[in-house]
Amino acid sequence: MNLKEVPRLSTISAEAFLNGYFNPQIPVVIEGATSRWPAYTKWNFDYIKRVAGDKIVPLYDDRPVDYREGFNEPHARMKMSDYIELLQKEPTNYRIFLWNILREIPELREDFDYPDFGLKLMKGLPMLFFGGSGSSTFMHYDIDLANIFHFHFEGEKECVLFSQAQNKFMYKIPHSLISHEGIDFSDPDFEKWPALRYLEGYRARLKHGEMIYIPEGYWHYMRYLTPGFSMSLRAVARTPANLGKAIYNIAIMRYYDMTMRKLRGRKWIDRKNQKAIERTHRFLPGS
Ligand SMILES: O=C(O)CCC(=O)C(=O)O
Ligand SMILES: [Fe+2]
Repeated sequence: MNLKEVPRLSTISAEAFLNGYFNPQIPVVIEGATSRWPAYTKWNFDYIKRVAGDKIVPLYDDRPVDYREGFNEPHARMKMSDYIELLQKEPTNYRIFLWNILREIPELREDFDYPDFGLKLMKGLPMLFFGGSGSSTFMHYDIDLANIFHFHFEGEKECVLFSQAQNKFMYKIPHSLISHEGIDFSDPDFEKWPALRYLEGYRARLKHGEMIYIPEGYWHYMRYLTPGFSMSLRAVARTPANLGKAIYNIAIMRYYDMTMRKLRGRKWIDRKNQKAIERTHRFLPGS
């Protein structure tokens, strides 16, 4: 795996962002992205506990996909105050994934601005993500192949990114948006997953208040090095190929996959996992 550090800047103008990063689709970390937001000083676990402590939140762990579950079904639910206490007390694999903050806690809207990167952001969709020390979000790309602006708070988080051009080495599961779940991207086993050696991507470590721009359709794996949380803002995919894939994924792929899971159950999942390996190993030199 050949990972370059994502370039870092303290601030950026809309024009420099469009020319230097959005148009060529290169990731970038903006260190001072939130320094003028109230969130920069306010957003920590105690504050979230105060404003959202009574909410019941959906939690996910890293167990493999279960054919009995639908798309993105939570694995557990907990009161937010109990969840934050758990995060602060000990490592846990429970994460919050795609939590719509405007719907849940409208007052958090006061704490940030939609930044001007020269793009139209999807205003209804700021999403929050929480994770405990050592927990990770499986390698995936987003169903709509959007451009993602991911702002991190409280702790430190590691991100590993690959563009869609790397798909042939990704052990991508057919009819899905994830890599084979047996792979640990924080400590890859190259004997078992030889194609990973050929991957070329990016790595970044986010600290409190920093933002990473994830270009459209990029694969991302996120590991919480310390307990923390993040907010993602999004802008729709622009390239016709990515927009086409987004529409296909949303309108067709996920229904097809759900139907096949209902009909074939465990066999469908096992067959897809097997196909991911076969298809990827076809691209290995010498095969
Ligand atoms: O931080 C996470 O847990 C995942 C973030 C993510 O997948 C996203 O922003 O699209
Ligand atoms: Fe994502």
